[in-house]
Amino acid sequence: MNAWRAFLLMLEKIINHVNVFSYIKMVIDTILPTQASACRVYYNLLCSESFRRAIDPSSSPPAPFLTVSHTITIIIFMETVKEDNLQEFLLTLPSEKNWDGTPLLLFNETWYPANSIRGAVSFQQNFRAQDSDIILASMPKSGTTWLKALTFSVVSRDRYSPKESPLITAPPHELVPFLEVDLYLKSQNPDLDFPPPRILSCHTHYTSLPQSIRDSNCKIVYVCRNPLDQAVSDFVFVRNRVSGIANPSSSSSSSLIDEGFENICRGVQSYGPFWNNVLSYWKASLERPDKVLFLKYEDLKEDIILNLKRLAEFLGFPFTEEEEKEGVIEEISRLCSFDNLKDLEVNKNGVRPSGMRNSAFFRKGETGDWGNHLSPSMAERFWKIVEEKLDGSGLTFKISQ
Ligand code: PPS
Repeated sequence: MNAWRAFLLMLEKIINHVNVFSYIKMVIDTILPTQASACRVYYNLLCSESFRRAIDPSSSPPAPFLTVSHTITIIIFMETVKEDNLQEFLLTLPSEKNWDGTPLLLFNETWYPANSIRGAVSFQQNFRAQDSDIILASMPKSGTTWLKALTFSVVSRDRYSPKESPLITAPPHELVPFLEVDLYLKSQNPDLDFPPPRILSCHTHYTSLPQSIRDSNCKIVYVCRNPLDQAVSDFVFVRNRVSGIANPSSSSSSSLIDEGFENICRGVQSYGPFWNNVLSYWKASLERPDKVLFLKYEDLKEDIILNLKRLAEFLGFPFTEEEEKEGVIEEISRLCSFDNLKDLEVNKNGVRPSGMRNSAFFRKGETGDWGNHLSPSMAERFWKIVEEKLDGSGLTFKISQ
């Protein structure tokens, strides 16, 4: 009997003890014994919510039975196979095309850009959170760059006045790196030895975050944006990567946007489906308001001062009365404003290590630009889909035009 078959039989035995995994047993019976498929089952098992609940003694409702030794065996197995078989495993994932035709891969119910999925998997497996960490999470194109600038400024204001802020010479994405792309895509073991609090960011859904982020006392700030503006901003960004068009006119872009529109209606977009991404954090923010702060781009636009105060309070860096009187909140809001950041030399002319121009992260910075790119019928159709998906959650969006 080869090692794979032995492992699968052992896994099958474990699964026999655990009712919630009976579906995995069925899958194993069907696909045994190809290596790639085994990896896939095994990854899905490890990353599934049920598995997490199973190994979390504090889970409610009580978890099904799974012994520590079973868990360790599975994890050791994972360590052995992950390097050898990741490539093979990735080839087994369902694939679709992004706006620009580049592949997206479905893993853990999330559409990852194929060129960054290794980083996303590595982040999920290897990152260990510290209690003092601040994780900024978002669906792409929802205000991440803005949130990075705001959070960095709030947390470091005792070190730098707005006039000498590192934001003047470094782009927000350099000061607050992406875990999936900037850090774990380059190395399985990136240098994370920053002075606390470490501010890091990701687009990964809450349900797929490394367990240590959820278990530690670190804070998560999530920013989302109405799905129409988010989709349009993503569309322009992704298309620009290929064409180099600065800001396509509404007429030229509308035909291009048609091509990818069907996909977003099915949830196929970078780190989508949109509704799964936002709902995962929305639910977490309701269940754990001390852990997850849920912000909306439109609210930040409407009242940045109020939201800066909420952010600072949540992170444990509240503004003092004296600071309020001195206008520190206004100064931070001005420093991080779209117009100010966009016009800084570093953001106008600098280039990210990936080759992407910093200016690509500052386009219009408005709400309601979707009206210039989506026809009313497209907008209505997508909006209805999103509304249905969010139905009953209490999460709503303003879609001004
Ligand atoms: S990314 O790639 O995920 O980091 O992109 P993200 O920063 O989430 O989204 C980019 C959009 O946010 C706008 N932006 C801002 N709006 C307001 N204030 C500030 N400071 C700011 N910085 C960036 C940016 O212009 C993108 O939106 P669109 O609609 O495309 O202009």
